Amino acid sequence: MGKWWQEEAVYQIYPRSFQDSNGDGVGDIPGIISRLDEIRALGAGIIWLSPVYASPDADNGYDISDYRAINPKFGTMRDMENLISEAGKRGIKIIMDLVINHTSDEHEWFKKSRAGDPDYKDYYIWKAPKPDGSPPNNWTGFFMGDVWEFDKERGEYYLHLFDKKQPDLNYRNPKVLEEVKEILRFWLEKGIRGFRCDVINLLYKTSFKDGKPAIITRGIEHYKSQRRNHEILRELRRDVLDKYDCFTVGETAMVGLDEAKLLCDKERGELDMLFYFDHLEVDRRIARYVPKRFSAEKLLEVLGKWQQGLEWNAVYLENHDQPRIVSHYGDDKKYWKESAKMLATLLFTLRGTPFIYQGQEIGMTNFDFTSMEQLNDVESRNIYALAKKMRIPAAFRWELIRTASRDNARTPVQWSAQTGAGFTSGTPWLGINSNYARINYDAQKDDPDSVLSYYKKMLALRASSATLKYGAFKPLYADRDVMAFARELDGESLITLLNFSKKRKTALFPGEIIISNTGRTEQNAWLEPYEARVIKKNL
Ligand code: TEU
Repeated sequence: MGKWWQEEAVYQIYPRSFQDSNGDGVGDIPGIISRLDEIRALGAGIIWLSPVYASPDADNGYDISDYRAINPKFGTMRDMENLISEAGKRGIKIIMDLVINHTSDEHEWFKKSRAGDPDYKDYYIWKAPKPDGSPPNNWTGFFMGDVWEFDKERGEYYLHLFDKKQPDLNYRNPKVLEEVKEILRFWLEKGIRGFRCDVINLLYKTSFKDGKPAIITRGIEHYKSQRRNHEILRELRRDVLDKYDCFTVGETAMVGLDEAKLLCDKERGELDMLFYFDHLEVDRRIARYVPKRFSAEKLLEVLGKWQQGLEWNAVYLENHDQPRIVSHYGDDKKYWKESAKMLATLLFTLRGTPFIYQGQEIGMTNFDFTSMEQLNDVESRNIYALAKKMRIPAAFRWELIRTASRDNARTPVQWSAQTGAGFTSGTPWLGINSNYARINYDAQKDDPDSVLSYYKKMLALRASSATLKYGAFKPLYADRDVMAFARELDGESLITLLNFSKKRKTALFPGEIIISNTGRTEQNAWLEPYEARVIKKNL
């Protein structure tokens, strides 16, 4: 038996798109409470709640204006406390998003800092312009634009690695870290059992020299996983987290394996696990924006590297920043159901804590928007504007957005075939995919052959199998379309065999089929399109 956060699976909720309870078109906390039974029925024991803190929503809550208040769109502090206790009654623990690299520019700290208040002036990263008035260095940001914004009131530039409404905190100022510790205590005392730590490897900026040439995030070598950043994480652990039964999962931007090994080293005590991105970018260049051909062989190589390189992984295929996996590594048309189940087989047979993103369990697909006006995401809007400036043709620009936009994952959850998809009785804040009449929770909940039922079966299988939870990972075979790997423990081997293509493929690993997405129980020598099998063998 491992720790509770190794035994359980996590369900990520992006609150504004999960369930609306009051008809204003925005999901809310009472809505989440009304769906706890569905999450329990799925088999997830932990919820990761994307930000619900007070926020002007320039980046949908990742720009926090008060860490101790709830965004009124989502409800009240009483609703939040109610959620923690209602979840607890059902054996579900809650972790929150911890966004401490930056705050909103509407946070009190920033307002005071900008005004030069002596207690707050060094809470953020302020620099004088160069003699010619230009920004302090040549860095570029994560949202495809400037990282320095000139503030007239203060007469200086402030740093923002993300949107200009997300100024970076200054971790050279010890008071900032003390504030963060208090915030952690505040939520842990309320019964929160851990944190997903937003861009947690970017906190400390060691130098402000110009960055090396790079297409995006020029300058990152001066602030990614710096020595002091490691120390900060250890300090948070020692002074706060160690006093509670909780865990952390870091979201670590552009992280490499060596860096990750340090961040997750048990003795060092920085993070319990982390999210990396390599496995979602095997068919992409420059983060996820330029396509290249998919290869199962490449995917297995990447997965193998991380599965074997770290003692424990955070395993995921979707989140609120990524396109839907069935539209990405699967087929959201003819083989929608098969491929959604095949990807579930992959997710739950890897070693680590599995994370399911809302809607993934019913095979939700990328959006079906047809124009920029339908999008909300700040990153997508910036990229579109940049591409326009670079004179990239309109059709190509749109293609970029369509395949990679974060809004693909942010359309409301499709609960039923009713108007508003059972998400809202009002006008949804972001368009609902028109396939909701076909793809929805109600249509799947009692159908034993549905994607949802398959997720439940896979979660139950993982829960009952020590080999799937703790067995060693061993790559077995891969080509462009097919992969096979084994999980081995105490003389038992469970082999996952997956077809990532629309073609029939020859492949055979002898043994007993314990689950398959075709319902096949007898072995044969080929795989149907997107077929998945888990095969049991004694070693
Ligand atoms: O994302 C961090 C991050 O690295 C993103 O810029 C990511 O690279 C991008 O979304 C992929 O295009 C986190 C949150 O998950 C994201 O929603 C926030 O916008 C961001 O931090 C800023 O807080």
